[in-house]
Amino acid sequence: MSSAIPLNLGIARSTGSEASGGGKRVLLAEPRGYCAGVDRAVETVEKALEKHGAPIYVRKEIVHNRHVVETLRERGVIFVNETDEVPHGAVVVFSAHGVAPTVHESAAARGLHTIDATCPLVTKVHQEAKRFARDDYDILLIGHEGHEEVEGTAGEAPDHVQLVDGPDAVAGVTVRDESKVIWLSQTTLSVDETMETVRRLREKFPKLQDPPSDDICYATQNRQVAVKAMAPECDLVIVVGSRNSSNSVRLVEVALNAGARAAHLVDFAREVEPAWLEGVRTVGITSGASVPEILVRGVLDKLAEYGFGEVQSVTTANETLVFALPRELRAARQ
Ligand code: 0JX
Ligand code: SF4
Repeated sequence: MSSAIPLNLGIARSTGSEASGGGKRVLLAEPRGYCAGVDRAVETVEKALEKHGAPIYVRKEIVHNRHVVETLRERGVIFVNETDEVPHGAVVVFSAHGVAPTVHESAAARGLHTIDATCPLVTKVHQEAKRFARDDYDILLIGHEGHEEVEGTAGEAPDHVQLVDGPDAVAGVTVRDESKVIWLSQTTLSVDETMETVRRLREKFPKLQDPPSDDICYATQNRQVAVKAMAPECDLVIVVGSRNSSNSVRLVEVALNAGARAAHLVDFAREVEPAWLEGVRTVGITSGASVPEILVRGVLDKLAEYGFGEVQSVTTANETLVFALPRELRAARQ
């Protein structure tokens, strides 16, 4: 787990409505929003559009955010579910969540020009799955059934991987050899829930091995640490993010578990309901790893209209990680 720097409550933003706010305030989690993998994936699509011209195809949502997907669609991206929907020879980008080898194979068979925007930290988990499958381990992949990332990771070694979808799924897990079992995970899970799943797995399989390094990525962890730091002070936490964004949904759960009186997920400021703000003095705001900052600004502006003009940042880590673009687009990066 990455280490967090001490909680720093510094005033990051304030407006003239402070005096009339009646003690109302916003706590703004830092870090929040785009991670290095999302930044790279979105820029990959933008550069691919510039280089190849519209339309280009993207398999699945490039990242799980409605605004990002809608904006790219307007710029000429065609989102498809599978490579067989892409015309022969066209450009297709694989999403940040990664794909199974069978997807690469079917794209190659169709003669597609592929650009892989899989986050390098997801690729790292794929490599772990391949390595432990080669050594004939039973791999217990903790993750959410049906999520694209676990489909991609499991697809690296379908004969060795079984999905464990949370603590309650542990009861149904069986392995071939209890001395050769390892757990891996999806990158965007709740850290606390995953630790509980691992605890139960280890009760059942005492020789269970840990992954060589954390699979839940730095960005997921940092956003959870920040929301935990502010949640006990919050009457309400608003998480900006889409319903299909695992890491964003986890932030709502983490906020509630850490003591927030209420927590809601919104894609856009217009979804914030005035009734949520009744009797509320402190609102916490954060956003998932796939969420552009402009959407958070929209929520802050809306809250300011309701007297929440005072904004204090709650900073628990500083993020500086940047990933290089896929090779063929590197020259295009500013
Ligand atoms: O649903 P997820 O949280 O895995 O994806 P999202 O919201 O697109 O977040 C960024 C991409 C994460 C990949 O690991
Ligand atoms: Fe990569 Fe983590 Fe971002 Fe997923 S959430 S794209 S693993 S940095």
